Amino acid sequence: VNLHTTIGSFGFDNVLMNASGVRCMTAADLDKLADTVAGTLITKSGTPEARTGNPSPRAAGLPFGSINSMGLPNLGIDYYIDYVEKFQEKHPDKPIFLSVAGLGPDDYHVIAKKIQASNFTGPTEFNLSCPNVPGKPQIAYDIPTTRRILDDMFSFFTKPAGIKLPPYFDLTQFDDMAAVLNDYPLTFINSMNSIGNGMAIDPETDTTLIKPKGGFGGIGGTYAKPIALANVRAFRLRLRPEIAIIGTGGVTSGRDVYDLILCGASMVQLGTVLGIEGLGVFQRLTEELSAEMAKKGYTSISDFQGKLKTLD
Ligand code: RRO
Repeated sequence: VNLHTTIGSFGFDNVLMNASGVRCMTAADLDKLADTVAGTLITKSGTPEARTGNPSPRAAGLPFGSINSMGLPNLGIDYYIDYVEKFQEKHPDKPIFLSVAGLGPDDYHVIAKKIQASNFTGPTEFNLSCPNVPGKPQIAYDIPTTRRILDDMFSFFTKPAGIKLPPYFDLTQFDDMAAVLNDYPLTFINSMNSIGNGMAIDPETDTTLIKPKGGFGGIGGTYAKPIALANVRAFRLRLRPEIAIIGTGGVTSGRDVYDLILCGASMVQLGTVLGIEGLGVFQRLTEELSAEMAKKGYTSISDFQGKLKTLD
């Protein structure tokens, strides 16, 4: 079977890639991701200045996933722009994604200007959904602020751009956010980031598992799967067809990848499972997805992408 897919004008030999934040902080991490069977890779979200992030312990495994409050530790936007500029020279056949994040709305202007002025020609993912910086809201829960950021950005930014979204839980939220997104020349959205501000407790000590923010942190892994499926499906039903969807959340098996594609994903990112299992997960899930497709008689992603059936 063939796992080739596209996002805008970019082609990839495999639908799988890492989710931003997982095993992608340093050049050494990124080089290792590039050496797997993944279709491509994405950087940790870069901010205008490098950050050390929140105090440890700041991430933990849970019975069905993970909790994290990393707090946006990263080596700074300049570091990641330099990496992706060099990467695109070495690997013209593997378009790399640059992820970026602001601590507030004004940062996105600064970041977008830097990318626009750089030699990078690949896709940029603007993370509007980090749940873990103390005192800072998840921007994409604030519709007017999201619109303001996009208005400003697209007044000068002409490179391929996408938005990383948080999970939404009411159908009116999908209606409202899709109406905003459809007004801009976005190449893609990524749905979804971790489920913000969950909590996990150590029963021996009656203490939160992680230290930052009094124990609140983003939840990923199997807990997130039904929510991720719903978010990808809800946006696929509402967005202009030119806006591709990257599906992220709750993948541990090839069937989970298949389900996100059925809901409309063009590419699927691995977060918690990549953090726990390591780089070999790309080979395992490539085989499992291929087997699932073969079982259904499918030979390409387009045979089933977006073709979810419902009972009414
Ligand atoms: O660094 C983090 O704490 C973090 C970020 Br920026 C994000 O977007 N999602 C997440 O789960 N953790």
